[in-house]
Formats: sequence, structure tokens, C-alpha cells
Amino acid sequence: MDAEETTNEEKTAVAETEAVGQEAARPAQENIVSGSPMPRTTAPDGTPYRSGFVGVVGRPNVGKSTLTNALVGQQVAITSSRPETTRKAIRAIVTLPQAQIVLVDTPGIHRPRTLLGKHLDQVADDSLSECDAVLFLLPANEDIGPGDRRILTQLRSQFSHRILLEEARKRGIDAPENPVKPGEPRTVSVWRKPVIAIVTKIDTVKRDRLAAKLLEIERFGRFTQIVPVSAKKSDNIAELEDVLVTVLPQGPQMYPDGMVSEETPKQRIAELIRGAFLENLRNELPHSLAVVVDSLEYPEEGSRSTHAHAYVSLYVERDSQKPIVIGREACHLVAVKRKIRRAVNVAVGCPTDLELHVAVAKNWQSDPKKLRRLGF
Ligand SMILES: Nc1nc2c(ncn2[C@@H]2O[C@H](COP(=O)(O)OP(=O)(O)OP(=O)(O)O)[C@@H](O)[C@H]2O)c(=O)[nH]1
Ligand SMILES: [Mg+2]
Repeated sequence: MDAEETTNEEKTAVAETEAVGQEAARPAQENIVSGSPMPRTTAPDGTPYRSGFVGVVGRPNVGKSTLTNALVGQQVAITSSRPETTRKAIRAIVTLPQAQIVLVDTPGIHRPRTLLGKHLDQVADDSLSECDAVLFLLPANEDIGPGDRRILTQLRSQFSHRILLEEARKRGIDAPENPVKPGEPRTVSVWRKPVIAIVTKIDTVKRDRLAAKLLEIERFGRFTQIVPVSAKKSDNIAELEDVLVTVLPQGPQMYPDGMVSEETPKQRIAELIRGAFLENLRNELPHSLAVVVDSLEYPEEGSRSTHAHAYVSLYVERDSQKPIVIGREACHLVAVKRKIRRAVNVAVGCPTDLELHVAVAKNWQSDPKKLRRLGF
């Protein structure tokens, strides 16, 4: 039997906390290419190499993870049509001969309804603090709304500063003047770091609507640049990559060639499982599914088994949700395992047996202690 149902309301084993998003946006020490012979410091044409972190932000469901995957050229972040798909900041690495772009895909910023929602907003906010540039995603097929205005205000407070109007005019900056208070000088607000508006999902709108959208976005934020893309159709992705290279600061390569993500195998397995459930069960799936890899044991040297073993807990909020996740005769668990087998083996580096257990953690999305146990 694939599913061994745990009847305890909670498991005693405390999940390892691996919330990448809570750390500062610099690579984990062991990932820096110090061990490898020569991190690049110059581009092939002899100019200095560029590297840095680029935050990817926007409301839920605007296409942040799909764009991140398109830039990396493979799936490093799970995507779905449901909001709050991304729950941790994911660093995705694009290594080019002349630059290394580290994208920080964040959870969608929204007005939170649960403690989890609040935490997700915080993760997005924290992940931005050390970024060298920010991509603010706005879908071509949706109007700019209060959610976008909130994010813009947040970005302005973090990434813009006021300069004297005269100074701005001298530098040729055409930004609207801030309201003047009596006795204070006339100022304009300018971005301290590049904040680039990305108009996503352009495959969903006609050309004239897109043109109007670009104008609307220009007026909305006075962004450093505006780049329209379709991650789904790979439209304008190469151009966006060029733009990112030009805005990054000079700096050496930080991660080794071939490394596309900073996720550990355990984090990767958990995300693959959640992604497969989101895809397989779509609307039936309880929004509250959380996945924790409790342990990952590699085959011991000299032992006959060549398989690794991962023990995974799937948490739902109510007893009634367990059968939805398990399926008749565990058919959902079996289908998910089959779907991700190959990707899991690649992530772990050897064939891996998955043991899935479904447990209930009552109202975990609103309980601080349970959130911590689940790694948030
Ligand atoms: N038509 C079209 N759909 C897209 C495009 N990019 C993303 N989508 C769809 O938009 C939905 C949301 O995509 P995600 O990449 O998961 O969005 P997200 O912003 O990461 O969402 P959260 O992580 O929940 O904040 C998915 O159904 C995608 O397939 C695009 O360029 N064109
Ligand atoms: Mg996402």
C-alpha cells in the first residue's frame, strides 16, 4: 500500500526549516564557486563580467514563476493557475558567457487572509532587500488594480529616493514633481535601482490593447524600462535577458556552471510533489496542502541497494480532505509518484523511493506554531 495514513493530529517530528526566502539574498556559502578553478570575472570580449540578483514580484498568478522558468530554460519553479502557488523565494540561476543573472522568484504579494498569506508577503518583501534590480510583473490581460498600487508603493519605499527637481532636469530625468510642502525644496522621486515593468501574457491580447497597456503602465510607475513578454510563447524572452545583463552590476560569477537553482534535493522533491498535485487535482485539491520531506536517506556505500529513500509528509487541514489527496486505493499518490519519478531521480542523483504519508495539521495556515513546523 502506498499510503500509510497517520492518524495523529500532528506528527511529533519537527520539519526541518528550509525557508530560503528568509535568508539574505546572497548565495549559500557552499554554492559559491570558490572550489571551482576559475569563476568568470570577464566576458569573452574582455569587458568585466556582470552578476547580481533580480527580484521577480507581482500579484499572485501574474506569471512570475513561468517567466523565471522561461529565462532559465527549464522548470525550476512550479507554476499553476491557482494563486499562492509559490510559497518560498526560489533562486533560479541563468549563467551566460558575459553575466550571471540570479532570479529571485517570490510568492505573489496580496492582501493576506491567513497567517500563511501574511508570511508569503513577508517572504516577498525580505527577498527584495538585497536585489540589484526588480521585475514588477503586470499581466497584459488585466487592469491595474489596488493590489498593483500597493506593490508599487512598497517598491517606491524600498527602491526610490527624492532628488532636487533642478538636479533631475540637469540629468534629463522626466519624472513628475512631488507635492511641495511649505518651506521645502521642489523634488522628484527617482528609482535608486532599476525597477523594470514586465507586461506578461502578451499572447492573450491584441496589438492595439497591448499598445494602450504599455502607455498605461508608463504613466502608472515611471519605471526604468517596460518590457512586454509572453513566457508561454517564449516571445521577447531573449530581449529581456539582454536588458537584465545591462542593468546588473559588474561582479564575478557566483554559482558554478550548470547550477540552475539553490534548492536542496529535499526542497526540490517537496515542490515537485506539490506541483504534481496542483496539476493533477486542480480544483479539487485543498488549497491547504503542505509538503514536507522529513528525511532523505542516500544508499549506503557497499550496500546492495542503489536506491535513496525519501519519507514525505503531506499535510491537509481537515480529516475530510485526506481522501481527496489519497484517492481511491491511493490512486492519486501513485499517479503523483509516477509523474515525478524521473525529476526526483535527477534532483537526488540516484533512483529514489518515495514514501508518502498523509496527515492532518488542523488549520495550519493560521497557526504560527504549525507554520513553523511545516518550514514556513
Ligand atoms: N497565456 C499565458 N499564460 C501564462 C503566461 N505566463 C503564465 N501564464 C499562466 O498564468 C498562470 C499563473 O502562472 P504562474 O507562473 O504560476 O504565476 P505566479 O505569478 O508565479 O503565481 P503565484 O506563485 O501563485 O504568485 C498559469 O496558469 C500560467 O500557465 C503567458 O505568457 N501566457
Ligand atoms: Mg509562482
